[in-house]
Amino acid sequence: MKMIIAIVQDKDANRLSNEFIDANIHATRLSTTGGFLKAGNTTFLIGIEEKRIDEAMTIIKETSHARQQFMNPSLNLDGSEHGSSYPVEVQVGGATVFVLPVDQFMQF
Ligand code: 2BA
Repeated sequence: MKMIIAIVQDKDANRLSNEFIDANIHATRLSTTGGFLKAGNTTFLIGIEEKRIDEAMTIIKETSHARQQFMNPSLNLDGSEHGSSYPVEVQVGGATVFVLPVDQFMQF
């Protein structure tokens, strides 16, 4: 078994949840915050058999869209904090995905 951690934009989260339900892929959805932009995003924890990873990846890839966003970061791109913070355009997403090994999976 593997654990997929997928960070997606809030705008894509409901559709992705529904796609997982339709595919009978079990997932937990967390409301999270990006460390750079400090804007909300959504993180899915998906415990899944190894043979279904490609299927889950395809769903995530097809459901998560990259978008250009203007944001006001509290951390400037040169690394200095606050001060003359200015809007920056960044491309966010589609999805940031990690695949981790799972030692044990138990449900009581
Ligand atoms: P944020 O940290 O808020 O980052 C949002 C977007 O800002 C990133 O999009 C990237 O385009 C840009 N960005 C991030 N850090 C930057 C920096 N130091 N300088 C310039 N631009 C920067 P994505 O790469 O699509 O990431 C979307 C979200 O995925 C991130 O939100 C964060 O919550 C998560 N994420 C991305 N890479 C990660 C990693 N290596 N570990 C953990 N979470 C990650």
